[in-house]
Amino acid sequence: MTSKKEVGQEKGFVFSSDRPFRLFYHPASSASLRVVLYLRCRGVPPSLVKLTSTELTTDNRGMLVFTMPEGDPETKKIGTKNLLAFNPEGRVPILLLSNGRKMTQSGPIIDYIEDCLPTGADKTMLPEDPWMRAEVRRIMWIVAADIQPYQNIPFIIQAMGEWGMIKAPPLTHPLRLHFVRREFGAVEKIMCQCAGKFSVGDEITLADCFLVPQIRNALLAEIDLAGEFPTMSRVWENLLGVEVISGVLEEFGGIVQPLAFDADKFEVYARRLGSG
Ligand SMILES: N[C@@H](CCC(=O)N[C@@H](CS)C(=O)NCC(=O)O)C(=O)O
Repeated sequence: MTSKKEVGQEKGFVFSSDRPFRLFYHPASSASLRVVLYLRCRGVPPSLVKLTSTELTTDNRGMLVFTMPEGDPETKKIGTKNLLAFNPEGRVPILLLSNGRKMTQSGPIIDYIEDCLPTGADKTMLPEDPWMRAEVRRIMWIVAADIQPYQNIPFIIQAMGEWGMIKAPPLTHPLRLHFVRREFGAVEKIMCQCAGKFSVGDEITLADCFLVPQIRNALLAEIDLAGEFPTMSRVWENLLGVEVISGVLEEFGGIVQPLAFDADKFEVYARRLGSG
């Protein structure tokens, strides 16, 4: 059986400036943005969680492919830039502990960092009230499970290319817009009950960390947030007024998701599909 100490649950065991965590992320990744928003809003010192950007390339269909950073000790260790060798899911974000353990999935990464922080002094990013905590988690789950996977450009391109789905420009593909609108509609109704200045109440919570990247993606798909989802839009404006959030968005390339795929490569691929 693994001891508690070995799994790094003991506070201070793997989480110090001497032995910081490393977060492999990319600014084009909405799941990475959730974790970075959490770190900054929660005030986790950068010396405790060091950010390492992966590299980015595109495949012949124009889909984004994240790769290990050239020259990084971890890249040298695995002997390839192929992210699959570092994380079998092939995705970012990835949290690397000083003892070599790796955690993936934005939600569990955030939970793990939170569990390792010293208790006490700082407020968490979950409300105290159990019902409101559940509201926060509900919005997080809607984003992570019911929106992000269905509007994911690689999914859309793959489905159009290999599985015969109706052809349309990826960013505004009807399947993508359907799921964004359907789930944003649900979030809008939920937020009519629980939003204050922010998604749940008047403090920034994890719900906001998950919602911000998703709204940013929706804006790239030209969803009219103010016209269709007024409560979400009001909260979004409030969030943009928070310096730490606007600062992170600037670092990540702006208020609208800057990059989702390589449109030129996709054009060539789509033309080939059409003539094939
Ligand atoms: N459920 C995962 C989603 C991670 C994810 O899909 N990451 C995307 C970028 S936002 C990725 O790495 N995609 C690469 C790929 O699908 O090959 C999480 O919450 O971390």
